[in-house]
Amino acid sequence: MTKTFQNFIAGQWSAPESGAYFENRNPADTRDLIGTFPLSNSHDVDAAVASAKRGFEIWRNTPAPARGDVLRRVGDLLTQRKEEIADLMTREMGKPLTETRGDVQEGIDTAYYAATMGRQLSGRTVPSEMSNKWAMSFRRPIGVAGIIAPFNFPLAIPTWKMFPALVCGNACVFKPSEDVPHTGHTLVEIMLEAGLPPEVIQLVHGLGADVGAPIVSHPDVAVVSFTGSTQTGSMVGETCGRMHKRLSLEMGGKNAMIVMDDADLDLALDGVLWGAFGTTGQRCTATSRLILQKGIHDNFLGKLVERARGMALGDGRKKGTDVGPLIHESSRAKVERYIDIGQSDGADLLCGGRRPDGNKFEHGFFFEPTIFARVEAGMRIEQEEIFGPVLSVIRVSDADEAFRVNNGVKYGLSSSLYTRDVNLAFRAFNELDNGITYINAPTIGAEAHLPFGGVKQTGNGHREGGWEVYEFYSETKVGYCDFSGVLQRAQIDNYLGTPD
Ligand code: UN1
Repeated sequence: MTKTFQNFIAGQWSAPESGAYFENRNPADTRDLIGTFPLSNSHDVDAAVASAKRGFEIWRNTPAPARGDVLRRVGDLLTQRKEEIADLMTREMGKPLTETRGDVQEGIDTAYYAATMGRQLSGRTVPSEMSNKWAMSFRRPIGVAGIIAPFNFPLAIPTWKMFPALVCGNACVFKPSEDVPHTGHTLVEIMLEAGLPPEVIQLVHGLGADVGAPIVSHPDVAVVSFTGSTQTGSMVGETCGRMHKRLSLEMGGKNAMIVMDDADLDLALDGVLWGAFGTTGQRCTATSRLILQKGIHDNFLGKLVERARGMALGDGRKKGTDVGPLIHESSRAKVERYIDIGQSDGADLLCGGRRPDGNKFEHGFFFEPTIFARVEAGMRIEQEEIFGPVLSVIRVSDADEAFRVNNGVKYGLSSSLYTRDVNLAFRAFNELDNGITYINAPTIGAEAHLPFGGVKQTGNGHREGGWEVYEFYSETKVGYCDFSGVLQRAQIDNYLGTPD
C-alpha cells in the first residue's frame, strides 16, 4: 500500500486544501514508489504563516540557550537515526549511501553548532560619549522565515537554513524540494520529537509555483532563504526587493579545479573524480571545469579518462556504487543537450556522453561520467551550469591564464588549486573570485562551521553556515540607557572640540 504523507500546519499533520497529491519515485528505479505527498497551494501557505506567527510569539520569548537545547536534541535524534535517514534519502534522491551518510552528518554537525550558538548570540557593549550612560547592541529575532530548499542535499541544506533561524528565535515555514519530500518530512518529525513547539515549524509540500512563490510573497514572511537555480533566484529576489524583505540566495556555480605542473598528480586525480562526479555532479560546488597546465595536461588527462571510465554507476543503495542516477528525466535531457552543444562547439568528447547500456539502468535516470577536452574559455559548456556529471577540460600555459579562466564566468562559488608552491597558493586566495578556495582539495567539501556562499551571480552577499548566518537571521538592535538624571545631548549636539 502506498503511504500518503501530509503537511504539518498549525500543529497538525493535515491534508492539503486541494486534496491532491504527487508521487515521489526512486530515481534509480522509477517502479519504486516511495509515497504520495501533498500538492499544496497558497491557502495552505496562508494557514502555515498564520500559525507560524503564533509560534513566533512563544519562541521569541524562549531563552536562546533553551532554544539551543532543542537543537542539541535534534542532533542526538539525527545521530540515532543516521542509517535509516541515509537509506531513505538515497532511495528518493539517488546519491550513494556513503554520500547520504555525509549529508546526515552535516545536519548533525549543524545541529550541535547551533546548540552552542544559543549561548553566543552576542552583541557589543561600548562606551557612550556621555557619562552615566550605557550603549550596547544586541540581537533580536526577525519573525517568520520562509525556507525553500533544493534536492541535492535533502537534509543538510534545510538544516543549514532552519537551525540558525530557530536558534535566533524565528519560526519557520519550510518547503522541501518536491524531489525529496520524504527527507523533509522526516526532519520535521525529528524536530517535533526533540521538543520544538509545534507552531514554530510548518511543513508545506508542493511545487515552486504553488508553494514557494506564495511563501516568498506573503507579507507576514519577513525573511527568506532560498537555494536553487540562478533563474528562480532572480524571481525570488525581485519579489523580496519589492517587498523590502531580507533574503539569502545560494544559486549556481561553475567551479574550476586548477592543476599546476608541480602538483601532486595522484592527489589531484582523486580530487577531480570526487569533485566532478560525486553526487553525479549535482552539487552547486561540483567541479565542472578542470584547468590543466600544459606540462601535465596530456598525461593527467589520460589517467583521468581511464579512472572515469572505471567508475561504477548504479543504485546508490548497492555496495560498490560510485555514481548514482540524476534526479529526473528532465535533468538528464538537459545534460544531453549540453553534450550536443559541446560537440557542435568543437570540444572533444573523451568519455561518457551517453546513457549506460544494460538492464539494470533501464528504469533509472543514469548518465555516464563525461569528460570533454579541448574546451576553450567562453564555450557554453565552459560557461553554463549543467548540474550533471560533465567535466570540461581547459589547457593553459601558466598560473595567470589559469586564474583568468577561473574568473571568466558569471558564477563565483568555489575554486581549487593543486600546487606545491606556497606563494601561488596564497595568491590564489587573493585573486580567485570565489566565496571559497581550496588548496590541494577539490571544490566540494565545505564544513558546517564555516561561512558558505559565493560571489557574483552565485549569491547576493550573504553566507550560510558558520557564525555569519546568525547575523542574517537576526536584527541588530541598539539600546542606550541614560542614568544621569539630566538631559545630556549627544556629542554632535554638544561638541566641545571646536571653538564657536
Ligand atoms: C551544495 O553543493 O549545494 O561543499 C552544497 C560541499 C557540501 C555542501 C554543498 N558540504 O560539498
